[in-house]
Amino acid sequence: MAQVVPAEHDLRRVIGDGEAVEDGEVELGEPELLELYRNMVLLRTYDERSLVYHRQGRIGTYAIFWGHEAMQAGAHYALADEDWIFPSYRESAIGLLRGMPPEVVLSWWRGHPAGWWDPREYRVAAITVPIGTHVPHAVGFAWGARLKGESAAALAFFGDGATSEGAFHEGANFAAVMRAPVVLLCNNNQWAISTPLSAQTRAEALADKAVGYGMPGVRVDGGDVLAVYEAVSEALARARAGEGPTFIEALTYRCAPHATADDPTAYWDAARVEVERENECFGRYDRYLRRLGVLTDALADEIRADALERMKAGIAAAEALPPPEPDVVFDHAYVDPPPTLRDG
Ligand SMILES: Cc1ncc(C[n+]2csc(CCOP(=O)(O)OP(=O)(O)O)c2C)c(N)n1
Ligand SMILES: [Mg+2]
Repeated sequence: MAQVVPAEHDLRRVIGDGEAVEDGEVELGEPELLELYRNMVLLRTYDERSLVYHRQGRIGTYAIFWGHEAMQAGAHYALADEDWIFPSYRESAIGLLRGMPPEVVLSWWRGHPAGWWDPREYRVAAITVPIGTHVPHAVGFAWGARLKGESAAALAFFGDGATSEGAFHEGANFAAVMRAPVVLLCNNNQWAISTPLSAQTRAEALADKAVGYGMPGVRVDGGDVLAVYEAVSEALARARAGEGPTFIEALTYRCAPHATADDPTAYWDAARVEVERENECFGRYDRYLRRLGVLTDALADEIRADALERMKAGIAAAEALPPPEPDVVFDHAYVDPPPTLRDG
């Protein structure tokens, strides 16, 4: 396991700043470090292109995850292939890291049924928009897997705001009581739309909530892909050893609007956003790999061009799909359609 550089407030870090803060070490070889980089580029490219597609009217409202790629890619990389991911809308593109074609996720944001993938194909559950309701789903799945004697674990992504929801409480308590092999990964981006963390909780740190459930609570720098990888790897090792769930608070900052329908200038501190943007996760990992001598300009360009190509092909494929039949809206709503709908 990596040597984790001690950081303030027990925030676990591996990547330093190339100056005063030294880099820690992680037990990943060059190919793995580069694979992680490719995954981050794919997520970053997906996110940046999606914002453009939204502005061009090619996808609907979109929840931006710019600056959260390290948290997502680091967590994904720690998972075994058989483990299940339960995403919120903020991790809509996580399936790409499991081989899902971009057109599937783009179709989801276009409101097209081609965006409804089979969760079993990628071990990625449906994108959950209601806050926190997928936490009990992930816990139930993990508990079920254990009852069946399988070694699969589950990981649920949710936000700081979700920790105030009943579903989070029910899921976390049940997970601890049943020792479900699940990782509860909270992306503390310090905002729930316009509600700041200070108005969300009186807890000093969200990780402190874990104590009340009787599970370990870990605080990690969510902008440090290697620290997240480390923390999730350890949590999964515990889960597989029968020791139950772990709550991980990944500290990030939402330096983009909540979604394309939001105007954060009405409530956020522009100077703080500027600082956070300077220190964003992709640049930190890019600089780290260059310090190690693992990444060159040519390789970075090639990886970025490949991701852009995949997005171009993805939007073209999504737009080439025939429009769905309007009736599909009701297909899964009723076993027996009511007369008003049947006859109308
Ligand atoms: C049960 C429920 N209540 C309210 C909403 C409206 N809503 C959408 S996003 C959001 C904020 C969630 O914040 P957080 O959990 O921190 O996640 P983030 O958006 O920051 O990733 C709310 C309240 C919802 N989607 N579901
Ligand atoms: Mg949030």
